[in-house]
Amino acid sequence: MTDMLPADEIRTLFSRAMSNMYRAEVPQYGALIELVSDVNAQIRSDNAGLDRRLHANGETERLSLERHGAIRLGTPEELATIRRLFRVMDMHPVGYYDLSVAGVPVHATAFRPIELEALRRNPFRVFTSLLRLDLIPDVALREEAAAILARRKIFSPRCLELIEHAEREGGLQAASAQAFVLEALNTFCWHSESMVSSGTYKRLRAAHPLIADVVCFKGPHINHLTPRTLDIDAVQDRMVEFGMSPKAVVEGPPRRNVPILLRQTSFKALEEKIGFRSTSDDDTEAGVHSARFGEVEQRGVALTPKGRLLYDQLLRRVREAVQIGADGTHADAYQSALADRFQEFPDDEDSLRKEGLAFFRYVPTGKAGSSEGLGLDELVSNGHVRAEPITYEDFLPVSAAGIFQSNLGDESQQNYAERSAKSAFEQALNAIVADEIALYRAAEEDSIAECMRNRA
Ligand code: OOG
Ligand code: NI
Repeated sequence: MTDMLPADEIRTLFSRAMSNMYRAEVPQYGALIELVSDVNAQIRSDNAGLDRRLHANGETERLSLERHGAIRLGTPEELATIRRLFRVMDMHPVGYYDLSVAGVPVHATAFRPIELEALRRNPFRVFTSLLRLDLIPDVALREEAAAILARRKIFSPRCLELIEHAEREGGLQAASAQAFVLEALNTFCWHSESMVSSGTYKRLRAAHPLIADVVCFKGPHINHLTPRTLDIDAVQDRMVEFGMSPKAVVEGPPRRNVPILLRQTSFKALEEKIGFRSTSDDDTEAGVHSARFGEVEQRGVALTPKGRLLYDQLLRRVREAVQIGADGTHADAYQSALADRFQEFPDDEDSLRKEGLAFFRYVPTGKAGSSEGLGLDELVSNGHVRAEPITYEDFLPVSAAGIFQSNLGDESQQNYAERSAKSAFEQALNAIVADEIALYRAAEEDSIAECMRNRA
């Protein structure tokens, strides 16, 4: 079919439109973007090596585009349709995240591009949670919530038509793509009018603030967008100066020479005015709700299962040793425990690679001289091949729970027993989620095969 707009371009149109919408809805997000560009520019001018690597990997363009967002859905049907919507933009479900462990009654996946080229063009992804009403013990409340959710329609008829059209034709032409972006954007916009009365809101909120956030609104408002920074500690330190209230600590691994996985921090959700349904017909009753915040991320190298196991063990020990209070007490103790514990995690690229802790992409350097018959390690040590860390493109359940909690207030510290329900999630999704480790492994193996073919 001719004249289709490439899915990568539709994704870029969509992420730009989303960013503009969010900036208009949440002005503090604009301040965050400014702070992050400031910090990134500073880091690049102070660190020529890093700047060179960003250029070499074609990441300078990607840096300014990079964002993730998050939404929370209420029903399996919504999840199944959102999968089709994201597929139009070449975004696919990767990974399964069970947040019940941390007292948040949702499970989730991330919709993201998979191919290296697509990630390079625009890595925009959306962390997508599905509410788990099965974790609410109060049966009557559970049924009430389900009945409210059953009444809402989060996709416009035109949006559904365009999704079907894209599925049938294998893509969208430019004009349809523009229309699709607008229609899709509507699904994620803010509705200041609640679908329920303040009484219902309060009861749902008492069960869990997240339930109220999902059930009481007409749609799954985007609850944050996240630019990528090259120095998250600098951003955290300067948030107050930019008028934001940061969460107590940066989630994830500590600051290191070689960043691993993902570090995240956020500014806290703002209180926003909303109107509740009043019992007397069309009237609304004024109230407030806080849902929408801003977040920053710094991404590092993807870890192998061996590296991830070590990460999880070290982090667990830190969290057992120091618990941060709801008001941020013990944040300093937490940070120093984190730095101490992670001394055990090798912090140079060579060790990470040789000990099989992280994934690398191997690239021929074009160095002259024969490399015939050499093995991979020899190719690297002779300078024929360079090993580049593969960036982690996914999320971390413990960090995600920390982000959720810092924005729900301290009332949310309940614990559900760990009840991973991956197959129920996939059934709702009407697809299986891709295994992120298999994707990193394939990227590494493909690059090795390519280097071996290129030996001269
Ligand atoms: C999602 C929180 C998870 C992240 O970056 O880990 C997340 C949410 O609050 O809905 O976005
Ligand atoms: Ni996030």
